[in-house]
Amino acid sequence: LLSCSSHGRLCASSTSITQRNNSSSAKLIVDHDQTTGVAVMHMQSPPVNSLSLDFLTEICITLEKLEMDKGCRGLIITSVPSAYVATMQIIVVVGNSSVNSQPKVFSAGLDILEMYGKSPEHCGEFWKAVQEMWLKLYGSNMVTIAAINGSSPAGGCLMSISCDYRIMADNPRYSIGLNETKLGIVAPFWFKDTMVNTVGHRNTEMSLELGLLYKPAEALKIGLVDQLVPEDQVLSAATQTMTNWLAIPEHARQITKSMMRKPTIEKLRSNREADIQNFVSFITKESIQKSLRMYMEMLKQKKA
Ligand code: CO8
Repeated sequence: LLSCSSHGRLCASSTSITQRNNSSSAKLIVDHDQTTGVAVMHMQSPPVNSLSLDFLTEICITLEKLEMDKGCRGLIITSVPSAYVATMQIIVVVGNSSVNSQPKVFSAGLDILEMYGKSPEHCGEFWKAVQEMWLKLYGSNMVTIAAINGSSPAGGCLMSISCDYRIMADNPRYSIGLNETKLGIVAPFWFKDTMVNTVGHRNTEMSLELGLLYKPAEALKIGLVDQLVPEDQVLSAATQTMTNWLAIPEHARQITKSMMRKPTIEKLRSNREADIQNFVSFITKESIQKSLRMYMEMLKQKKA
């Protein structure tokens, strides 16, 4: 169990070790506090938590395990900032400056390399995993909170808006939104539906057509996130909010959530295969592959 002290130091913590059930895989650290019934899922797939097929599969397995665990009632999803990741493997104290100067990412969305230059079969398998992740998260019985401690474009935004509540770090360097059109690709109907359910039709229309990425203050204004807090308080605010949500009678809350989300979920469930076929034929088009290549080159140039 690792925690970050107020000094920006990463240290091993022994708090409530007997009550916690920590599992970790290569790309996820799950800290399940049995006393509170809350699990925190830390994404740590460097450099930017992009959602590859492997990573999506790990997320799905974890979501399924937590969903089936009656002792787990709430889930917080957050990112281990890239500066921490290298450090965590050796568990040593790090200085303030190296941590605070790093740009951070919640998730860079779907891994573009899974959609570029791949066979139709691979693209189909990848898309099935994207669907699965959304179905599990959007349809979860748990209270789900996104603790967004970095930028969250496209699939990262989808993950966030699939949760019940979003708390974002109030840092203008970060942004969130469904920017697919900027890559020359089109967000599918269930991305769009999830966005409509969050920010309404008009905001979604503009946001999707223009591929807008919102700074935290703008995201709060349109309801894309629910709360902004200083960067070092994202996780503690999420934990506090979780306590309030878990105080609501569980059965009533779960039925209400299902009533709100079921029509959106059913729309994909009853069209999964067609949605996969649509994706595969769209993404393998030469013109779309060219757009993806240009976008990746643009990312590299920006870096240079
Ligand atoms: N997939 C794969 N690799 C990525 C991705 C990604 N989504 N994002 C960044 N990377 C890579 C970069 O190319 C770079 O690689 P390298 O080190 O080899 O040059 C490395 O990660 C680090 O990236 P940056 O240097 O850009 O890192 P920064 O910390 O400066 O910036 C950002 C982080 C803000 C996340 C920035 O990387 C970024 O904007 N990334 C692109 C985000 C994006 O546009 N994602 C969209 C993905 S598509 C999607 O999620 C939905 C698709 C729906 C499909 C519908 C079709 C029908």
